[in-house]
Amino acid sequence: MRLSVAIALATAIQFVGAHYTFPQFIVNGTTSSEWEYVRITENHWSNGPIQDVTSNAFRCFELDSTSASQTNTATVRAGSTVGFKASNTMGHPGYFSAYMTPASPAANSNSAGTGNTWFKVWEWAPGWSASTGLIFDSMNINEVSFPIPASLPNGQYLIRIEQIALHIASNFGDAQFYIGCAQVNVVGGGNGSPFPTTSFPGAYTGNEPGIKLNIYALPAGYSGYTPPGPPVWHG
Ligand SMILES: *[C@@H]1O[C@H](CO)[C@@H](O)[C@H](O)[C@H]1NC(C)=O
Ligand SMILES: [Cu+2]
Repeated sequence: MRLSVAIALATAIQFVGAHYTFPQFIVNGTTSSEWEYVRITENHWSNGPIQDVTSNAFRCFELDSTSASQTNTATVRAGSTVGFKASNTMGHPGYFSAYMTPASPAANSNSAGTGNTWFKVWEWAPGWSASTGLIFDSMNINEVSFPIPASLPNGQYLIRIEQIALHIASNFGDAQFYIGCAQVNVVGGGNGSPFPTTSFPGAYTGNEPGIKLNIYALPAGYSGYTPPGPPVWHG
């Protein structure tokens, strides 16, 4: 009895240590408090991934229907650098991206981002060479950062960070997604037209070569990582 409890506890600790959330938004060079500007996620305690890309939870993974209204909205300047700090070191090899959507009627509303309105603003794909295979430079880091496109029109937006962890991803549904959404009000922007847009859920099927992939035994003729979703809009 004692032994099995000890094993269960050790397993639980390992589980929490291995996974992560993105509770802290970084704006103007300052790392905010946990869940100050990022909607608290369903996995805020377990840190576990979401794996069903067709689930409504795949949009922002909120804890419940009050998560949006209980989260503050950060004012950010277009062209400035923002980021997300993870709850612990991100030990999984994978692909990072960030998407944004205009948020109507406001960033703290549940209906924000429910349409075909999301565009990709940044990505960090693994490198590749024929001799080494995939190269995961983004492994074992604690935070990621990227610019808000300078010509983005002013207004309320969500910023969705995502890592697709690919350590066990050979079969459909096995890739692990770590996601979170920050609520922002963009100022100092321009009159760009973000494109192409997509939706969450909807952006992925789960069968993409960048999602269903055995990174330890790459397909014959492999020539580099193919990111899922639309190309980056740089504004
Ligand atoms: C970031 O800086 C801008 C000025 O460039 C300011 O308007 C905004 O309130 C700041 N945001 C936060 C969250 O401190
Ligand atoms: Cu994991």
